[in-house]
Amino acid sequence: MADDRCRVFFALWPDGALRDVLAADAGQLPAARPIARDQLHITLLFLGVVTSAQRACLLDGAAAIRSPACELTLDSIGYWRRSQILWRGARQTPPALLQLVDALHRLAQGCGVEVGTRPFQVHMTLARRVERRPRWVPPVSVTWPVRHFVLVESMLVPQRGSPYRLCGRWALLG
Ligand code: 2AM
Repeated sequence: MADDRCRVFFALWPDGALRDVLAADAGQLPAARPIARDQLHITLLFLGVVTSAQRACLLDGAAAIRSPACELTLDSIGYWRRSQILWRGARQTPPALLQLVDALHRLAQGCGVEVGTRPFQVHMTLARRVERRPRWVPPVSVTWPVRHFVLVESMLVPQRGSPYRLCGRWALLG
């Protein structure tokens, strides 16, 4: 693979205080691979491997997005058997978030990045390799004041520390 390529995704990235709340119940997670506190996020649009020109296009285009801020209430726990992922979700997705995801889809298309057609679903992975649906009582709901979105690079080569690097962060309309 050429060196100028990277794997990226648009996401909601919690601030420190919210991370503390989100990670507070991690100790209750069933034995598995819990996601580290500083890696918790919600993917808005997974772009996959892009070229440096596409990445530059995504960064420029993201800065031009005008989409409203919203409140996202994380109030459910889900489990995907096939991928063995335990995740936190939202019973209701704010229309403003769907609007943002639509704008990101259009941006990806404009930058020549092919993305999947799977409908967006709010999910924050909490743990991987969870072999069966745990009998885990969901925590109290957490309301996230969504004021920003980010572009994240996911390291292609495994390394120590976080596998993620923030490439850009943009404010939503308040
Ligand atoms: P996951 O937590 O459910 O694995 C970085 O890998 C982020 O992108 C994670 O949030 C991950 O979701 C998501 N992701 C990875 N591969 C993906 C794919 N092919 N389609 C959609 N999202 C993906």
